[in-house]
Amino acid sequence: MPRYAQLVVGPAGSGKSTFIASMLTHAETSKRSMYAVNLDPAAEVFNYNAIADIRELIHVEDVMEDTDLNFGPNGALVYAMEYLMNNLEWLTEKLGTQEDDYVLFDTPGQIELVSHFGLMKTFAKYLESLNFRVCVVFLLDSQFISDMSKYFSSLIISLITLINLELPMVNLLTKIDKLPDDQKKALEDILEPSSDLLSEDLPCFQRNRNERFYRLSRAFAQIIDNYSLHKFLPISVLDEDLMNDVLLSIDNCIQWGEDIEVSGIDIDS
Ligand SMILES: Nc1nc2c(ncn2[C@@H]2O[C@H](COP(=O)(O)OP(=O)(O)O)[C@@H](O)[C@H]2O)c(=O)[nH]1
Ligand SMILES: [Mg+2]
Repeated sequence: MPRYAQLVVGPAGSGKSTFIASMLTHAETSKRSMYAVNLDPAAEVFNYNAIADIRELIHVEDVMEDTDLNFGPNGALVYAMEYLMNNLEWLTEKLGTQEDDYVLFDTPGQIELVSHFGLMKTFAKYLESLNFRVCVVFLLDSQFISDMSKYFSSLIISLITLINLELPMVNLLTKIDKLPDDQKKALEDILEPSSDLLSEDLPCFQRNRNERFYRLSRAFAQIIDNYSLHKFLPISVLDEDLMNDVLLSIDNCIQWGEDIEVSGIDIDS
């Protein structure tokens, strides 16, 4: 039997740790067992119990205080993550060998870890080697949709994440309880962004500016259109129904429950 993992990624403040805490509570109410692991070495507080916490292994502040290393916050973070990658047996032991486990992994918000250093890719491969089926859960704060250029940049970041990790991915637009009513009404279009939506207001889609930039922006928008990669699901941790819908989509992505159902079927009948 496989194990199941949600690798929860997204910019700092997008709601990753809160989502994990809420998912654990939701699982408990639905009588499902799920566990969480914190992989953010710079985390200050989070509202869930973690079966493993990278800060037990290494803390960015200690790295930063190390005068031999002389790192700033970002360098220290990359160092801490590399340290984890070189000491994965620590995590393997914490994860145990229980089949059918379902684990949520909280991660740091720096996109470089996915896009540039490939650390997340290495980590995902490691999970797969432990027989985990991994779904990447990409979180984006819904405040970004009030500014189309921020939204467009975020779509590109989500695309980079998808291309780099090469794993099934579910995109979530978080904190929608905070959206003003007019934006809530326009949400349908936003959740499935098209090049038409993007070209409505964005300066980079105005031809009279710079032809080369215009063509570049169009090319990106075309990718978003052609591959329908960027469907977002709305989420608010205050909304049980939305939490449930999102969990269903993620479960579907990693085929959670299928093995259980199949083994329960009586072939003769
Ligand atoms: N209103 C509201 N606030 C949220 C929601 N999810 C997260 N937040 C808030 O957003 C802030 C950042 O969340 P956090 O989980 O720390 O983000 P992280 O940096 O991605 O782990 C916190 O103040 C959370 O309370 C939500 O669904 N609704
Ligand atoms: Mg966090």
